Amino acid sequence: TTPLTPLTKGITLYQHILSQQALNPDATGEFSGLMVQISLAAKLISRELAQAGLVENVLGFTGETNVQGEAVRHLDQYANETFIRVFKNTNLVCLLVSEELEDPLPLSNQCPIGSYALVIDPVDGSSNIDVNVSVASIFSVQRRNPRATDETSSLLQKGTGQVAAGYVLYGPNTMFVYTSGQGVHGFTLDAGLGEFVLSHPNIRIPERGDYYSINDAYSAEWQPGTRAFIDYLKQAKSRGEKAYSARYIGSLAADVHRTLLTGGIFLYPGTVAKPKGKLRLLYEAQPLALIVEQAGGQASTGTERILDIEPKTLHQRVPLVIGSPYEVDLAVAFARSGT
Ligand code: AHM
Ligand code: MG
Repeated sequence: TTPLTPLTKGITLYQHILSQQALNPDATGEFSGLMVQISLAAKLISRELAQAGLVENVLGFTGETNVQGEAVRHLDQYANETFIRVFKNTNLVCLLVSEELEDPLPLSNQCPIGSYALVIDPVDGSSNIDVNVSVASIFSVQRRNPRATDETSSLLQKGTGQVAAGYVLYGPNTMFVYTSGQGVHGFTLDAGLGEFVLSHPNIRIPERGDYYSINDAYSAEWQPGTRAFIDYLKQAKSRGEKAYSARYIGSLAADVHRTLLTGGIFLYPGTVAKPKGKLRLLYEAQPLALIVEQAGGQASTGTERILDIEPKTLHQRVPLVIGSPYEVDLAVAFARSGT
């Protein structure tokens, strides 16, 4: 019989994490506990989503507005509270940064130097909830910077410093995709078992893909480099290359997940009026950039590697160009030349 390895399909997320922990003699088990609690939040949110439309107060708005100035949906609130609840009194996470919270939220009484911070977008793509289209939770785990002088600046770190990152995609299946710097692994929720089971070990993004993904409704506001790049992709067939097809779900993690598995590119560029675009650096661009780079892809603003950006504020926005090396290189070349 073949001995079990950490990458054996069919093992549970917990078993996978424990086997990774066993490879590290310095591991205290805290990180493993943290990942298990994230997966618990994911299962709770997945279960809540499965009830949408059947019970009150899952779909629709709460009537409140979040720090982004956006109307809060019931599920945004439920997911945010769920992450807080699963970490309360565990001392696994010192501070929580969330799209739904203006300031970092302390989750432990003690926050020793180097303790963990969790950075989340509890429900990404929430405009898709009410129409039963995929949404996701995105997360990033970092160690608080011991040299920082206050709470907020201890969380403003380059994406290269992330300890782990991932997302939970609530689609036809619920999937947990994560990296802790040793490749990217995808787990599918076995609802009967209540466990995430390794279904996609060692995901590698194709070198080049067949799809591009961008919100075309903003094309009149694109910068010249973006327009020239998309036009170039549209003309692939006339150059004798395979034609591209377009896909845009409007849930970032779902669009990036497709791009990860099938290759190609996702762009949320800056526009002339909004040069920084819409997506947030800390809990959208950084974690997805780490995932895609770990899978062999690239993530850029168009001119700069996402993981090299020094954040200035918790909720800052950033243009995002992410996907297969071939298409991202091309997009960057067009962005740089500005034509
Ligand atoms: P959200 O976090 O409020 O849901 O907003 C982020 C979402 C992303 O998931 C998605 O890529 C983007 O907004 C879509 O925006 P647009 O409708 O402008 O294309
Ligand atoms: Mg979001």
